[in-house]
Amino acid sequence: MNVMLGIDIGTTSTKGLLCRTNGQIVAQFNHSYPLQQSVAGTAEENPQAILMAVTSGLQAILRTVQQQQLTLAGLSFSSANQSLIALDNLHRPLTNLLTWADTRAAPAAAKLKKSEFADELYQRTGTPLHPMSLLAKLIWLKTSQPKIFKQATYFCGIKEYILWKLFGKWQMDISIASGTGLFNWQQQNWDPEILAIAGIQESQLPPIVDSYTTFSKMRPDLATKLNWPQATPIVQGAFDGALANLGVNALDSKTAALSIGTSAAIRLLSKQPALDPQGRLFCYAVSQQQWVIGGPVNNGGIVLRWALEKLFTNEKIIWEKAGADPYEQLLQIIQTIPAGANGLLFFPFLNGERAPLWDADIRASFIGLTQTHSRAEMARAAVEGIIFNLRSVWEIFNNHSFSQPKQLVLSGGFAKSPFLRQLIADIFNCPVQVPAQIEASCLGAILLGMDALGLTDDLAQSAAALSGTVTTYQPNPAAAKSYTELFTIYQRLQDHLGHETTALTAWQRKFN
Ligand code: ADP
Ligand code: DXP
Repeated sequence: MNVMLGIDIGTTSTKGLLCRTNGQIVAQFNHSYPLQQSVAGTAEENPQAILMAVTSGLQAILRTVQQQQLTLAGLSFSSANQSLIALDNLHRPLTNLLTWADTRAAPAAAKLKKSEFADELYQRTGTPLHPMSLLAKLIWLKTSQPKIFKQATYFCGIKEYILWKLFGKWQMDISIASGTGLFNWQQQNWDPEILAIAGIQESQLPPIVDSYTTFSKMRPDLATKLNWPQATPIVQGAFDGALANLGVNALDSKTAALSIGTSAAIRLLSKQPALDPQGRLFCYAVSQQQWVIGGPVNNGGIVLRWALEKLFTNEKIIWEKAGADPYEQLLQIIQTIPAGANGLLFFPFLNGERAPLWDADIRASFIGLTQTHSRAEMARAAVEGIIFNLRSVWEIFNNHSFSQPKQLVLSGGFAKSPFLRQLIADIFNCPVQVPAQIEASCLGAILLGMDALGLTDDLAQSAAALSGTVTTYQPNPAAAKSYTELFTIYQRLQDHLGHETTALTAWQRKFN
């Protein structure tokens, strides 16, 4: 029996899914690693820890394949976008991995945003100007760690490093290249003028390949250690966001994928590239004929985690000791609070924000707080704030000429909760579909791999089979009406408050 393996190298863990080509899951793994955030703005990881997570996952999967006498038809990769490692001339790391969440390049991004090239940079690359981009990160590295920058022979992200270490392949897929801010989508190459702004040469970056590129053969020493079948085809794959759309069967521009994990995003697949006149959406190539247009948000489930850890610190310990899921417990409390948290609004920018405001220095706030508001109301406002912010991103899509998506498919940690699924339908005033399988990026990697290897004649049919039974949540008319009213207030306040918190952020930096 043929099985296909998808590996998603994520921000906090690497996940693997081994599936029969009819969608039946045979095995899976989830190996996590620490995100180092000790210094303000830092969000680094150890590339060796990630390599270990991938290889130990592969080892476990291969054991299952052998024990169950299966045939591994292929392996395909997904990974988080916008990460950077500086390497020496032997491709050995000189730095940790700077993840998309690292905001130390904020001043570099702000300077680019104010420059006369700002619009040109977005028009050429489809990447909004933000510290997440490799362009901003490289400028930051050059100024803050000039010795390492000078010493570096190569630069890449996590997927390229892992593929190099496992298979000796030095190449970057077009979707990851698209998110760097260095890739010219019209000319489909590393843009020489932008590389000059970053202070690097094209020879320092991996060559760009299509996401459907296949190859085989692991490095011999590792292949022997893992007992890797050397004939197995490997598919380069894409970044996790684009693959999440495949994995939830959101394959056309009428269906948007909404993923709410640690971060969150709304994304649409499109046959045509499309830029937002105000530069609020990214537009990345997935392959020569496929584009992904999206609004990524820093403050997804991480805000719920904050509410749990900071507002319900003692309860969390008690719930965990009792073996209960602390998120489920907190959500039960939140459900008892009326919609709108008795007039309390939360602007969820705990981690600065990407879409819709693209301001790394914006900060969160409660508005409307009174003497009577409780922790539970604050937690409800926090959850509603996450969703109001995403609704602002949804409005950008809905006011766009290229597409007005008609439905949303939800994935990520938030999709576990029926209460949150309904709340999203009510706040968005739009039907929300939830597939049975919410490990969307792994599934997307499997689907892209199957397509690349000719293991499916009909991608949509395979996507439907693999993502499983879909449950639809319709908006409740009364709740939707009241949330629409509240959302108008939310947006008006956001326009006023907006970037005003940045002066406070500068003050915070002085004391950090
Ligand atoms: P990642 O993006 O790191 O892969 P996940 O998709 O697993 O993360 O999502 C993690 C987030 O999901 C948590 O931060 C939390 O906000 C939310 N979450 C975790 N468990 C639950 C649950 N049982 N119900 C609803 N939300 C949850
Ligand atoms: C969590 C997260 C990343 C993602 C970032 O946001 O994993 O790959 O890429 P985009 O382009 O969605 O911001």
